[in-house]
Amino acid sequence: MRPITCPYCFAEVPRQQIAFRCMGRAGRGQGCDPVLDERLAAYTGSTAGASLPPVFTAPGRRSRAECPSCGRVSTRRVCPHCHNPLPAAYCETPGRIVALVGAKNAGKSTYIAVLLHELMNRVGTELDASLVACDDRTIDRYKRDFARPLYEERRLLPTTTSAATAPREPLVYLLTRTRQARRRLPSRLRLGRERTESLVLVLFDTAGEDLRSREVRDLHLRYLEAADAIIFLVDPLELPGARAALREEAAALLPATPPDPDAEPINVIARVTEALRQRRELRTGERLKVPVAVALTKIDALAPALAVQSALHRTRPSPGTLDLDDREAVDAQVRGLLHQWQAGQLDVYLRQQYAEYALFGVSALGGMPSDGRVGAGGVRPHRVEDPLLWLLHRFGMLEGTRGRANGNGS
Ligand SMILES: Nc1nc2c(ncn2[C@@H]2O[C@H](COP(=O)(O)OP(=O)(O)OP(=O)(O)O)[C@@H](O)[C@H]2O)c(=O)[nH]1
Ligand SMILES: [Mg+2]
Ligand SMILES: [Zn+2]
Ligand SMILES: [Zn+2]
Repeated sequence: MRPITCPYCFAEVPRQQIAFRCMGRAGRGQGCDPVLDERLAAYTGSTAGASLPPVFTAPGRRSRAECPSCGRVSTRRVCPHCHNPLPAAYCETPGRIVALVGAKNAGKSTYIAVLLHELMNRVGTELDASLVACDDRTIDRYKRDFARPLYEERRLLPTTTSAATAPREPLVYLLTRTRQARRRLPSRLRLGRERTESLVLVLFDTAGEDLRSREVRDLHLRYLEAADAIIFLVDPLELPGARAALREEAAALLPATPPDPDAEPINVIARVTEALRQRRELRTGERLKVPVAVALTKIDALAPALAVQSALHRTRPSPGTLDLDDREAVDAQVRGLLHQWQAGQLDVYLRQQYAEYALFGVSALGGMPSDGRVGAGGVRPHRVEDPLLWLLHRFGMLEGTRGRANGNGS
């Protein structure tokens, strides 16, 4: 079996080297007392929350092992390098790390906040999928840095601080989906045919400027390199020809001076791509195999004129599946927009560099914010889950259907 890639430090861990953490003492029973876990503290950059029952190694590649100090059987597997948890479902189906990148101000933090919220609520229900944080820090950070400001206080998220000044850790979630057996079968034949599959969603909320420096930081690179799929977020407001297509409110917010070429979406994508190519030692002409979803964010900022007969603006037609007709229509429409906005280069570049890429248009907020706050209607996401649905389909976790798109553009 393949080694596992740790979703926290991205080290490759051969299965026989997966470590365990003692379950600790429960009531009056046996179990080890907590001690300071120095590796975990080094990883998080803080001793808070790092007092835990000890980590031990065990021979073999089993899912449980007996703690050598107290004799209690443990099922809590951890990475031998950084001591973060490796969830059981991840150990069984590893290798599905989804990474997210984008230039400064592309809308990454907002997208992360809204995507996770949708997966925990509406989209999770629709897909019969559960989203569970893999560690307590992820739960705390999501609440504090994303959910509370955006959903409770309805404030826009602050600019993400650079990893040079504040340590960054990914948010790590396990998305688990039970796939029903084919609907065509009579129900008595469907019994016992359910399949449960998981995907680890590792979301690094990078600060835009960290991707601008030539030496993309080491952890970020390892993250991208370990990824089994990449979502690139592109702010259409940064595309040269998009101004004419914007709502007045959105155009008014644009700076008068032309944007910094270093922060242009194609340059950010090119830097990441070059770094990946170097790491993988690809020859000229050879394309990267990792599937890439490229999503234009802030689609709500586009003028209403564009919404007429637009695949982008209708709601997703087939719940619980990936509608392939709709997928093709959106892809074609975004490609058309890129060319129309003199950003056709981006499309050409992606085609040259990646064996497989798909184009999307999303809006996390669903409307223009003003004065640092979410618009009056609250957060009304539009199609934020699309890139993920496509990836789930690619990974064999979501069925594709055809012929259900309404096509009336409403
Ligand atoms: N109209 C509209 N504006 C959005 C949307 N999402 C984000 N924005 C705007 O874009 C700004 C930047 O969004 P962030 O999510 O903070 O972007 P980021 O990529 O995390 O930025 P850095 O952390 O600075 O790199 C927000 O303050 C909003 O003004 C959206 O869905 N619609
Ligand atoms: Mg941010
Ligand atoms: Zn690790
Ligand atoms: Zn023990």
